[in-house]
Amino acid sequence: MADARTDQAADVRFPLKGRRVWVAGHRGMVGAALVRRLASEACQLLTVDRRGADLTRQLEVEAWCEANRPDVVIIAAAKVGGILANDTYPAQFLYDNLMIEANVIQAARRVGVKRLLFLGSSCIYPRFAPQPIPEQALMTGPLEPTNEAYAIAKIAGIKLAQAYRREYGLDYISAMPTNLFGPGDNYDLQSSHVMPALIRKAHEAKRQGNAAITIWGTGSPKREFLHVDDCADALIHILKVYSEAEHINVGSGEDCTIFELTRLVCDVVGFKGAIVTDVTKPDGVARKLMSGDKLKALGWRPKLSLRDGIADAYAAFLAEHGADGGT
Ligand code: GFB
Repeated sequence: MADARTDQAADVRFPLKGRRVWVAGHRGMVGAALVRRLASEACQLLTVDRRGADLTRQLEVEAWCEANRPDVVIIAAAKVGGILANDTYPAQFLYDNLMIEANVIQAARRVGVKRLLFLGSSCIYPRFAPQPIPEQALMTGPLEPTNEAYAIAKIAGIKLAQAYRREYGLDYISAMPTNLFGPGDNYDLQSSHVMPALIRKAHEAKRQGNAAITIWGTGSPKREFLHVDDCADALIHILKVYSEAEHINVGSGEDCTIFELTRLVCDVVGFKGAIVTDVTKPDGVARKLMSGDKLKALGWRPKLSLRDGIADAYAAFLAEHGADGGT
């Protein structure tokens, strides 16, 4: 979606016009949203799929960068998943994410990329961080155990960007999005995040006439959600105006309990049955609402309300999977 407003709201210090912009991870939910958003910028978009360059393989990434010479790089490539996937596959989450970020950042430096945006996640913050969480809370306490491996990899990415900035004088920055959802999400109930899981569960229960849906944990943890198109818009805004060593939070500024979220999703989907909790599944961190003060000061605000965002995600789910939900 085009956003003339962002260009007017703040001075564009880093115009994208005419630049060769590589979105690493363009097939993922965030990467695909960035590709949609960049269509309204006069830049040249570069993408590569896994056959063209496996980002966990250093030589393949270096060869691709040498052949394609990007000016700007956005690292949206990552191994991601919900609470159970994170908790079950810590080696994969740590190794894959470390390799991807190290390979892309080093290859970018080798071919002279001066501007790079690394994407992390709100799980980088300590489990008992003050709420809303300011950027300065990084590394002030122990991490949430269910996603420690992923968080450590993402913290390493922030530190890499800062180190390359300091040692090589490169304008590498990092942004930390909150829990995202929207078109292109993963709806596999074992590995997905909560939002796509709830959309699928409510849809299937409605279709099958079930009396209830089951959610994981107690339903009391609070989470902040942002539609991926709003996230992509914020990231392009950041890329145009932000240049500091410290990472920047990207969120909606509001959170709700998982129970409240479930009610809202059921309402949007049209499922009127009961909500049952499965407390054998983990809750994860009790709350992780990020402070959005820094992003607000750059003149950016989200456009979609949570309800409108869920309605858009549900429409995308139906379009991607059919009314039978692919089941
Ligand atoms: O979205 P989610 O998997 O990840 O879970 P996290 C959020 C909350 O929703 C947890 C609850 O309290 C879950 O127990 N929940 C309820 C469910 N029902 C379900 C369900 O059917 N599926 C899922 N997945 N959750 C991840 C991290 O944490 O968030 C990652 O593990 C990353 O590292 C990502 O930061 C954004 O918010 O707990």
